[in-house]
Amino acid sequence: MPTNVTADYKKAEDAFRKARDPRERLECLREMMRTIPKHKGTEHLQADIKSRIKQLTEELSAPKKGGRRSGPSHVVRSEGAAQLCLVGPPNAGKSSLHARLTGSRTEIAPYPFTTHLPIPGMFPHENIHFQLVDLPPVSAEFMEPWLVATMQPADGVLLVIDVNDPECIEQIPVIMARLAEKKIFLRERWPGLPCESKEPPVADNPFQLDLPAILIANKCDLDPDPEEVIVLEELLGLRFPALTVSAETGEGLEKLGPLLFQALEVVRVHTKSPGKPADMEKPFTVRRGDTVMDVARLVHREIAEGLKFARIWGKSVFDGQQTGPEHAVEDGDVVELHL
Ligand SMILES: Nc1nc2c(ncn2[C@@H]2O[C@H](COP(=O)(O)OP(=O)(O)OP(=O)(O)O)[C@@H](O)[C@H]2O)c(=O)[nH]1
Ligand SMILES: [Mg+2]
Repeated sequence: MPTNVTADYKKAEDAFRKARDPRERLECLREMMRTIPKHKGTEHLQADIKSRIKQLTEELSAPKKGGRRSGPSHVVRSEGAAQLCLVGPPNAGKSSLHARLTGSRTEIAPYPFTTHLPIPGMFPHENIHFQLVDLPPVSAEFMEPWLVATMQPADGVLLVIDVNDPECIEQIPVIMARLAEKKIFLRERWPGLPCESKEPPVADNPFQLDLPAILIANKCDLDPDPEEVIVLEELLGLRFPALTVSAETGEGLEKLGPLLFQALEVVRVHTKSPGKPADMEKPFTVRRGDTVMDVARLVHREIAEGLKFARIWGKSVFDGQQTGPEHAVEDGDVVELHL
């Protein structure tokens, strides 16, 4: 980022980085365009912002009558505790995993390039859901051009391979390189997992997308050697957290929910109105370090704007403790928001 930008621009850029909803991202981009100092040093960035605005506007616009775009939108609105994209070579079993974990009816077939569109589905874990997005394959020969836009709202990637296919040694670097060409980088480091990675620090470019990835070694029913994926990572010099699973038998899949929950540092919060019991069914989800104010924003924008204080019941507070909006919430907290 150029050093001589204004505080307003920085604020817009920060908001853009945090925004997950495509419409919200578009708003942030417009704000970035409005606030960016218009001089030679920012020309490239201005051009980047413009092209992103164009791209997102097209993705979000309803098909025009007789217009160019008549197909479905390729951007999936993020829902649940986090959005994870299923990325991998053809035939690895992405759709089989998706169908098994989310109950979706995404198409599965023994030949490559079966999936053509992003298919969302909700994967339940305890009292929350992770959103999994099934995607077409990425290969040396082909990657759908819209995949880049589809991956923007994601919180992470499940990199699915057929662990028995010797070609996966070449396929993984090809996929990573193809995405890197489009400024999408698969990262080994997750907020909540220990990591020995020597990855370079994240670059200061608002349009670079750094997505933490878990390597999913699928089809272990065909060759149940748990060491296989470790050897593969050694060979490739990679240290993604890895799971060995079978979409066919379900083996190993029970570990995915807990792993994602820990890796993403999900924090579940129940809200209640004064004098009423808490809604213990569906928690709001935020991340470790997020505050009472972040919870209020999820409940309603007006509640966030008027928020004065909260009362909290939970592990790290005494019952009904009064806190300010900046208090960090903990998993399982019950929060009463006061205006
Ligand atoms: N034995 C075994 N077969 C599997 C497993 N997972 C998927 N398959 C089979 O592998 C083939 C491809 O599965 P898909 O789920 O369509 O693979 P995909 O990665 O979505 O493929 P594309 O959409 O073409 O990229 C199908 O014949 C599946 O039945 C598994 O864990 N074990
Ligand atoms: Mg598929």
